[in-house]
Amino acid sequence: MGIRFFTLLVVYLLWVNPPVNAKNQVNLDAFLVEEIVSELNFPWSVAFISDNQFLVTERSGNLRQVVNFTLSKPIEGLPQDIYVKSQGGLLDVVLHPNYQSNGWIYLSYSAGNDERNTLKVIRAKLRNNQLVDRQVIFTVKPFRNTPVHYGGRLTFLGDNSLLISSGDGFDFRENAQRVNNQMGKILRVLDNGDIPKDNPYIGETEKNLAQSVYSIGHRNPQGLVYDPIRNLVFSNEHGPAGGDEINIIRKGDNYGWPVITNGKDYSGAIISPFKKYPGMRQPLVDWTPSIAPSSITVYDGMMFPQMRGDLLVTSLKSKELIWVQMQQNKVVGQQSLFSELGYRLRDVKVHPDGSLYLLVDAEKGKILRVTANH
Ligand SMILES: [Ca+2]
Repeated sequence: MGIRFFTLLVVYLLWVNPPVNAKNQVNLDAFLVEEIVSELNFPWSVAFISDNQFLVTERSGNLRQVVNFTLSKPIEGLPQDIYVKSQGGLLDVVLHPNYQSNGWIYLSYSAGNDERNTLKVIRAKLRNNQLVDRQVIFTVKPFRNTPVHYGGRLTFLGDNSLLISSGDGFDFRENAQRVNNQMGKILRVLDNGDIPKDNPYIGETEKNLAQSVYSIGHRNPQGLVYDPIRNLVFSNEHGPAGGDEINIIRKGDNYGWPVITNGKDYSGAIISPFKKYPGMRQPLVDWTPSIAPSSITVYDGMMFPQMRGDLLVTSLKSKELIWVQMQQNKVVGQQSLFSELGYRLRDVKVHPDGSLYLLVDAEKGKILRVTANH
């Protein structure tokens, strides 16, 4: 049981560049970065139960809780069919919006084997470091035989329905444009896995797999967050070589993959001659060359007032936190943070006290906490 609590890893002073808008005229920023949990094997996601208790997934198949900075033994009662390979394994963890009264914890993971696997979503309750009352609430179809591009992020909307990001499986990118197919989609189900009656393709009864589809034309969306203030959903997805994106996700819309993209295949081959196409949404942000965006959240805390309402995106390839500065629904600037640390970052979440939690993606991964350095 490796628990390390470093009171001070690094004091990270960042002087924000000259303001591009009034919002940034609070120009002194000082961030204190502390390593609060170490020896996590490829941590993927955190979810806060209370001020001093949170859950963390390890992609290698463990769920743990951290109470007062003390890491638990692996929680028992996880599914037996977790498929840990390449990008697959235990992925996201989120709490039901009414967790305090109903206790439901939601997890996503890749399930199956080399020949036949897919993304699954379960829910369960935590009792004495054990999951109980476990239910499978969604299984993405069709199955695939690749261990990559699962998507796998979860977020609840204001009506307590659940959005699930589902990747294209890499070898099956044409499925992203097929409505009657759940790969390369944002999916929406009720909190028990049932199909909401107001999903956009609900009328296509002969197209059974379409009924959970919320938006189409995605590649590998690994960031997904509902912003209750704007009543908008933001998602980021990995492009191929270039063409990483943030999108505002709207019900029934088509985000273009693989018909439109600013990226190319890794071989340099052209994926599509089109960067625009009628009826297909343009991204809110495009990153070409790629940064490999791995998660997104909206900063809603009080610790960093100048960040309020802005988007925070972790990146694996460019090893930074990108502070995407917003005015209403428009991007007005981008600021790179923490690239000096040199960590592949997998997830960012805002603690109830307004501090940031960053997950370092590594075999000996860790959790960093970012607070204001007064
Ligand atoms: Ca797109």
